[in-house]
Amino acid sequence: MHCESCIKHIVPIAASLALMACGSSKTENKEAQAPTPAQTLIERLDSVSRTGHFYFGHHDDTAYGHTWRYVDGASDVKAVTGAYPGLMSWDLGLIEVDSAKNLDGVPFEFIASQIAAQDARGGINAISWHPINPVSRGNSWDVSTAPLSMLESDKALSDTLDAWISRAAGFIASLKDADGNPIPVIFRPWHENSGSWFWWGKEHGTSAQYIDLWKRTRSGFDKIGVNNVVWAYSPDKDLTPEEYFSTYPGDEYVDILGTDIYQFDGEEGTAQYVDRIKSQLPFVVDEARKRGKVAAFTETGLEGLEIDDWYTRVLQSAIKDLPIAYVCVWRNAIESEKPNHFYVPYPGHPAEADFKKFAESSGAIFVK
Ligand code: BMA
Repeated sequence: MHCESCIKHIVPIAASLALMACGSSKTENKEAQAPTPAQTLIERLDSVSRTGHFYFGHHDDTAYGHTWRYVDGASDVKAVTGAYPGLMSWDLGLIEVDSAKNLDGVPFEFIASQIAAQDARGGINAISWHPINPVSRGNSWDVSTAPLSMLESDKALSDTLDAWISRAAGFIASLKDADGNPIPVIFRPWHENSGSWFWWGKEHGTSAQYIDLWKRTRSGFDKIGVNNVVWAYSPDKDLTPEEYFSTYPGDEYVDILGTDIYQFDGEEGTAQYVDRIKSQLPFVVDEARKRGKVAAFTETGLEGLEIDDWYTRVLQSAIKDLPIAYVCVWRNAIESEKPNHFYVPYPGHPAEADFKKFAESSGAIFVK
């Protein structure tokens, strides 16, 4: 108890360094070679997951909330708990076509500035990517064509995708702190591929084609020498270990083993949600340990948060004792644009008190 509460709000990097210092010979063996920004972040995530703590994450946290947009320093999480989430998640969708704003209207320049601000306050950043379908040009959910099955034979398509990947890589490589040092970020491309709602999903290509997409992505990043990326793999729910690993790109391509599992159907869906977590996250955690990787609950939440004690009674109990580095919930869309599309309470919401309790008692890391 005392331990949890004293670690909760210390600047996480200091905690990680302390843990590294008491830990392994791993760092000493690297002689004088400084770890890359990515290695430093992996070490930090690994250390935290071994202490019973995890970063609490929220998508687009400081870009907009239930009733506001681009208010300097604002955050629904902070408005309720007094601190920012330990992890903020952002999305690169539409960077591939050189748009100034992402698919949810957030300017990339603003995202870069928020990533720097989160890094400066000792927090962590994660990035997903919802690129458009490179053949039919609809959004990520446009599955009217199957680009993965065409890539091998279509040179123009393969060139297009490589150009898109290098734009994403260029953005991530450009993320710098105030001293000009690269900011390490978690990158989680081609997520939820075990479902078929995205054009890179299960029914729109073979496992081998999906794995090739990862390798292509990785080589596009390597080409420009990006050293600040921690790679996260995150298929969706209801998978056996065999299914989970059937599209796994390989230990040399992945740093974080993640999974995305949401709750549906309000209170009625609670038992199913908890079962889904319990049948998947434990093997993800075990495999991560065996492979020297970090485990994370990369996306989750209950849209509209209609259960007032969801955070403590459902989420906290379901992940208790699982050594995961972070848990990330999705965005609080502005009410007038997407009513009921929010995952953390805002001031005045009935789940406020319970969310505060979760922040204080679950081991979740928030940053001041
Ligand atoms: C979905 C919804 C969409 C959004 C997309 C990408 O889950 O939130 O409104 O465009 O994620 O952020």
